[in-house]
Amino acid sequence: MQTGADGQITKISGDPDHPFTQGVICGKVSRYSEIQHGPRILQPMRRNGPKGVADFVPISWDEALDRIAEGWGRRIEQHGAQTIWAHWYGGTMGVVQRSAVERLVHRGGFSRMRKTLCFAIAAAGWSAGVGRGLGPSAEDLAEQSDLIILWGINAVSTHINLMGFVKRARARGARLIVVDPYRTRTAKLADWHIQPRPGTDGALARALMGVMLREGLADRDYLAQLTDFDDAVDAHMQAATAQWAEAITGVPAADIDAFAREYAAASAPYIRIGIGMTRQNNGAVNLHAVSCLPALVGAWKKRGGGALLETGDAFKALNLDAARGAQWIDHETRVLDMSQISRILTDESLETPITGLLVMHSNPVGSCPDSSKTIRGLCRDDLFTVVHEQVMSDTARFADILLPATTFLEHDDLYKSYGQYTVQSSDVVVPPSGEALSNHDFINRLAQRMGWDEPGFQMDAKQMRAQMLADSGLPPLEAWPQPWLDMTPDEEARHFRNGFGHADGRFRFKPDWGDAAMPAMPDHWAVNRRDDAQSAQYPLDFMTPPAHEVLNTTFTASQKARDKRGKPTLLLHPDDAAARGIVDGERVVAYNALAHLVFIAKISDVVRPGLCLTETNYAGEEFEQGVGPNALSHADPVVPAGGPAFHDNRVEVAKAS
Ligand SMILES: Nc1nc2c(c(=O)[nH]1)N[C@H]1C(S)=C(S)[C@@H](COP(=O)(O)OP(=O)(O)OC[C@H]3O[C@@H](n4cnc5c(=O)[nH]c(N)nc54)[C@H](O)[C@@H]3O)O[C@H]1N2
Ligand SMILES: Nc1nc2c(c(=O)[nH]1)N[C@H]1C(S)=C(S)[C@@H](COP(=O)(O)OP(=O)(O)OC[C@H]3O[C@@H](n4cnc5c(=O)[nH]c(N)nc54)[C@H](O)[C@@H]3O)O[C@H]1N2
Ligand SMILES: [Mo]
Repeated sequence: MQTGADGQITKISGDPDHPFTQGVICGKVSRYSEIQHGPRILQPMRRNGPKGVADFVPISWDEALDRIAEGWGRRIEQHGAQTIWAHWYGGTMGVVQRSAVERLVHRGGFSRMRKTLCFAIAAAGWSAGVGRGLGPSAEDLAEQSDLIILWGINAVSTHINLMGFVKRARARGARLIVVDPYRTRTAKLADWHIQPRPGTDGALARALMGVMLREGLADRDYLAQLTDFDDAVDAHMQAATAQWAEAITGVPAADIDAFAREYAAASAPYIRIGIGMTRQNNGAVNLHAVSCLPALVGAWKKRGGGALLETGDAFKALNLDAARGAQWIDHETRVLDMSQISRILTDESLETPITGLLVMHSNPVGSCPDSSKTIRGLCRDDLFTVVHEQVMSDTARFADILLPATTFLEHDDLYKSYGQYTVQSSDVVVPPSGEALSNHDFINRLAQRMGWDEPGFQMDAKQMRAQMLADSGLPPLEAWPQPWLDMTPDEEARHFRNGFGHADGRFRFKPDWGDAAMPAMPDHWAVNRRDDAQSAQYPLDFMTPPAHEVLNTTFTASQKARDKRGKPTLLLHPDDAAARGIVDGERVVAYNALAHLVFIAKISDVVRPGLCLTETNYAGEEFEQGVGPNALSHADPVVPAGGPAFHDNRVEVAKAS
């Protein structure tokens, strides 16, 4: 980090000594000064016009806190404390700043929130088989893997640091295969790009296992020792031919045979499974099926062999109770699914309606499905909405009270990871901009205004961080040799050599989904939108993966980032464009039962025929309709654990008149 004489951030760079980033940061974060010194919210404000038009007048923090305490107090008196709901998520990933809102919620007895937006489907699929969120490290991959498969993950855009390790492995001769319906920047780098129809990975994985079993390529000793593989699983897999899977996936049968043989022949094949492939109605089933591959061939035995979804279980020791106010958790208090916000705010049958909404480090209008319905909810006269934000997000525009938040350069925190194994601390680099308060400080001041003065609401963020480290049995920051701690589990543990994360230690080919409708063994489960008769009038699959140039909502407020990206584009295959008389660069409308959105058509065979796609995270105001791509996303929760199927929507596309 470098700052100029005027205290402005002039340069952000990576730490070359950090074991995972090794000095590399992504292009987005290197341009973070566009946000830091860009269009920030700098003072508390109250609404001065209709909801949604972003007409605000400045007020003091004192007045803002008074208005919130008064507004909530009145609503709690009428409906009870569960009428207040906080919607919060990943704007900050630091455990001090991110947990603060939970402390307030639990102390107040407000409705709790179920975190499903990002990871619920993937976590369900992974825990079904493997049972624990660990896997080989990036170092294992760089040093030992001889075949790397990036399955439903666009790492060049979404996990850039991983690519440095992939590069090192390839320099040793490792091959790279990418499995993705979209020829992403990552797929373009691969030795082989396999391009299935979205939502068909279960069929592909089952057929790969069928080929390997029929050709005697499975590791039967390993299967007997460390898995629940039995005759029924054997017969089920062997019944799946490459031709069967070709009909479902669109991948040629000969490619499926060749893929299976190459996988089985590798000595330490490594599959990095993306969250992207799980954003399908059958996403959990598909992920579980893919996670079976390394078990079938005993890939875990060799260092660098196996698979990785996430590293979260390495940080189990980190005790967040103090920051979350865990002592106040009341299990009787209802838990509302964050991804269902569109329904929750508009459901008139809800026993206790939500009349007070607090939004922090989250942008539900932009990021949750069915945006138009969320907007209808936010426009309710009886709803009092408080938003704590850095920038004028799609949701901030609907605030009754809008409050300025600090950036990660302006507050202290502690970060765990989900794709690597370090815990990191970061301290204030520059003073808060304007009147911005950190989440931690805002929550403490609000709690005090509500009349709550327990110790958790009195500490500053540094004290809270020290408390969490002490509660976790981790060394105090002063004793850390660097601003990070390496928490990599030992080689045995990260390869599950002494057993997987279930009571019997066995990997499960036969998951216990707790839902009888789900397939008992890896398979194609035909529950995608395209299988739904009602969506037949919308003949194109529609996906919305994150964009290369922005990080979720963060950066969308930057005019420079917007100019760099240009107008919202829709990628269409040449065959689908021709069938509709659409030419490259023309205005088109993509529509379904939920919404109509205008895009600029970009005609390219990077998408499969029958699939159209927008790299998402546009601000609503970049669209003619004032609402972004999630207006086209259905909100039905994915089984078994909830979560939105962002990449499993259907649309029709036509020339815009
Ligand atoms: N169509 C579609 N939708 C998606 C996805 C997709 O692939 N396709 N991906 C989904 C996924 S995986 C995720 S994780 C979500 C992410 O979506 P969001 O959680 O909405 O996006 P973020 O950019 O992580 O953060 C939200 C807001 O937090 C603010 N913020 C940042 N730091 C702080 C802070 O310290 N305090 C406060 N108060 N605010 C802060 C930022 O300015 C930003 O506006 O989007 C989901 N939505
Ligand atoms: N630049 C940038 N980086 C980001 C983010 C961002 O917004 N921008 N967001 C961050 C967050 S919060 C998250 S959760 C991660 C997500 O990062 P990833 O795990 O990479 O997830 P996605 O980019 O949603 O999807 C990855 C790929 O999955 C493919 N895909 C979709 N459906 C299927 C399918 O059925 N099968 C297969 N095999 N592939 C499929 C998509 O075409 C896409 O290329 O990225 C993080 N990094
Ligand atoms: Mo995410």
